[in-house]
Amino acid sequence: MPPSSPAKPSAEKPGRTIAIGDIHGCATALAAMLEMFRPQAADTVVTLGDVIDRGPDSRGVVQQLLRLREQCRVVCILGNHEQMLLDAVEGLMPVQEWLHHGGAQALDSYGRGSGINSIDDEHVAFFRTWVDVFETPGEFFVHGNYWATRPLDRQPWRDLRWQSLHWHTPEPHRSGKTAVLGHTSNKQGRIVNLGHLVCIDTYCCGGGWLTALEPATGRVWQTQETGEGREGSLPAPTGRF
Ligand SMILES: [Mn+2]
Repeated sequence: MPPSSPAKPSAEKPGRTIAIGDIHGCATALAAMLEMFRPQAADTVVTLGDVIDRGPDSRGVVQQLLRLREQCRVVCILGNHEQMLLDAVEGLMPVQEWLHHGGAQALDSYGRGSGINSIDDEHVAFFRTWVDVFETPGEFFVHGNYWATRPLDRQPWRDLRWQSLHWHTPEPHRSGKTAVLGHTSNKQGRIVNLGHLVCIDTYCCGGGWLTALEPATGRVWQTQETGEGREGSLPAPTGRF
């Protein structure tokens, strides 16, 4: 065994893991958010899916995420809205159906000139790299829901992406990790913390807040599409969704 090399000076702080809830085309809120928590090279930013559709500038959101990858680690969870876009692009779903579910606003942000082909190829290729689940030692991150009794690598993608917490509020996951998710928007703009599950879709595209959460510390940053911002911490757990 070679002698261990001298420890490097520990100038670098360990990175943070910060999750961002459903952005839905709110490019101004996202830009304000990144200004607030200022991602550093060692950080991991996890977007929980549904970065596109409904809001004013889906294209601008995706451009920001592509640029963010040059500053820090970016993990993108695939939401049901990116799934619809991909299905529409691939001819697996009628384009009209996606347009009807908020895709019309997204397509507007791409100029619409040549219909669904107006979407930058680079963006479509980017969406294809997005994942179902991301795990840290204490948490796991999914878009919408999960099965408590199934391992995280054997979750049904349909429920991960589509199932509302109003239809089914899962028990704690068998891994013991805290679930951090979006998808089920809270129209009052509130974070829902059940202890074993935290939902941070606080309805930015409907006049609520975009929420970012650092689960390890409970730090919360929130911004609005007006550019407004505030900081706080994760509310104490409540018993019901
Ligand atoms: Mn969703």
